[in-house]
Amino acid sequence: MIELVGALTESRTLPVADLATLPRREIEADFHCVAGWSATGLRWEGVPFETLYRTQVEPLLEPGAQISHIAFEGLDGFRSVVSFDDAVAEDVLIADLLAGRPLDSDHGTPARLVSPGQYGFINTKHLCRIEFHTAEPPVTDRWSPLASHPRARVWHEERHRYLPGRLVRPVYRALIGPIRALSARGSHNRPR
Ligand SMILES: Nc1nc2c(c(=O)[nH]1)N[C@H]1C(S)=C(S)[C@@H](COP(=O)(O)O)O[C@H]1N2
Ligand SMILES: [Mo]
Repeated sequence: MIELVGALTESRTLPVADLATLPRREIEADFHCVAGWSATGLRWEGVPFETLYRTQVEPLLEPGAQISHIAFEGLDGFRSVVSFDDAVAEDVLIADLLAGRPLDSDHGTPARLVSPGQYGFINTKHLCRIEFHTAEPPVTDRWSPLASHPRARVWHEERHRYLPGRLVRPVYRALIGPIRALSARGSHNRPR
C-alpha cells in the first residue's frame, strides 16, 4: 500500500497492485549515485508520476492548494523531497519492474521512485508514503554543510545545497574505489 497524504481533502491508500491498472510507460535510463557510481541502460517500467498525480491526487486536492514539493518515504524510513516540476518530468516513474521483472529487495520492492535526471538519493525505494506539500517541508540535513541539493539534477551536478558540484567532484572521484569495495561487502547500494 502507498499512502497518499498532505494538502488533500482526504488521504487515500493506493494498493501497489493498482499500478498495473493505470497507464504505464517503459524507460531506459542511466542511474547516477551522488557518491560517484553509475549503472547504465536500466529498463524500468511503471506508472509515470504525472499520470498518478493527475488521476489519483489532483481530484482530491484541497481547494486552491498549489503543490510545490512532494516527499517520498520508504518502508525503511528513507525520505526524499522533490520539487513539483521535477516530479512531473516525463521520465519520472513509480516503477515496479526492472528489466521486466518485479523489483527485488535490493532495488526497491514493491515500488520505487525513478527519476533518472536526479541523483540516486532522490529515487526512494520501497515506497510506502507520498506527501503532497504546498511549501518545502523540513528536511533533516537542512543546516548540515553537506546537506543534499534540493533539486539534485545530475546534468547540473547539483550534489549539495551549499557546495558547488565541481568543487566536490575530485573528492567523490577519489572515493569511488573505496565505496565500491565497501558496497561489494553487502550494502544494498551495491553498483550493478
Ligand atoms: N528506501 C530507500 N531508498 C533509497 C535508499 C535507501 O537507503 N532507502 N538509498 C538511495 C540511494 S543513496 C541510492 S544511490 C539509490 C540506490 O539504488 P539501488 O540500490 O537500486 O542501486 O537508492 C536510493 N533510494
Ligand atoms: Mo546514493
